[in-house]
Amino acid sequence: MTSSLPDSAEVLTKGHNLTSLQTFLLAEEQKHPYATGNYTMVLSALSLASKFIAARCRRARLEDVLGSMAAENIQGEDQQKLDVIANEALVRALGSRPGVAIIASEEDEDPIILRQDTSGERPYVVLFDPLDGSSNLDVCGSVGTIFSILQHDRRLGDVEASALQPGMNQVGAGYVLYGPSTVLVLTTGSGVQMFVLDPAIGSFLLVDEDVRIPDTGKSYSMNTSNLPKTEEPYRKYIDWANEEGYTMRYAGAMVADVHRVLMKGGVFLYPPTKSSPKGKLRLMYEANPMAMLVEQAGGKAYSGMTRTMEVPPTAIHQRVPVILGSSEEVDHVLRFLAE
Ligand code: P6P
Repeated sequence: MTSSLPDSAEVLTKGHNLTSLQTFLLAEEQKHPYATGNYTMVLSALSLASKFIAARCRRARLEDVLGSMAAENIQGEDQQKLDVIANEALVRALGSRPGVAIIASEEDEDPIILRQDTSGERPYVVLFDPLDGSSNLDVCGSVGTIFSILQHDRRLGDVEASALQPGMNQVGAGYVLYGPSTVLVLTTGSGVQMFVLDPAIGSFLLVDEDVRIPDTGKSYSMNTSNLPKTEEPYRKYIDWANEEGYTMRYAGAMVADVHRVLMKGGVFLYPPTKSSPKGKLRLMYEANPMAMLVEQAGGKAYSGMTRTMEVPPTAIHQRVPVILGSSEEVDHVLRFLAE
């Protein structure tokens, strides 16, 4: 018997209203009588920038913007041409929105103050990794944008303090995965929503209004070439998982690896290594936003034995170990760390 695939009209309307990101954001805003509209404008800017980035990624080889800038970014990493293009798109999109006081990017040494006088408003701090895993572009691999949103807190005094709030203070977080399709996964603190960009109309369409991560998943996502260079408990966990018949999946781009874990269950790990003794991934614009998403979807996120969103920030580009995913799978790893 051949199963007939539903036509696109049926897929879009089957049991679902046709809801765009903009419709979703306006409906969310209406739930908050004192909303200024600034939050909606921040997410709208992130959506616009991500559509621009998606288009440039798809044409990267045609426009000869693959590869390196032959320069290093402030992390001492080989800066890709599209890193710069993506960063500029986000800075320009966010800079034009009145509700954004400060932005902090992986690509910039210090936070950028967009507006000093934000009295009377409820301005935001937006932190982001503009194009995470960008070296994958050269081989047509998936890459992504990761963002974290904090309420600007003038009581904290200087810019750095307002940008260095713990993950628990996030009022929003998300990522955009530039893969076979462009997927936006977002939390504003009430569960996790997933949207897919329909390039024919240039809109992100809602495809799942309550993303839940499976409680278990016999799969781990780790660069196992690091095993000889990491701590014993991680080696013991991987040995145990292999004996239990777990599979290993690793894309080398955090957004792609975390998205798989969110959809299928399992655990993503980036432990401390000899070359990155505090871990490789950044707390403020990689670990914290992913931790908020995973927890909002029913999973767990730890940095060593500390819940990631409770790690006290000390620097914008601070690095932490990451263990995140299905609650039971994270517990398996923590049991080895606790031994
Ligand atoms: P490794 C990409 O460079 C990145 O920052 C993350 O997206 C990814 O999870 C990690 O580094 C991959 O690091 O050492 O496995 O290449």
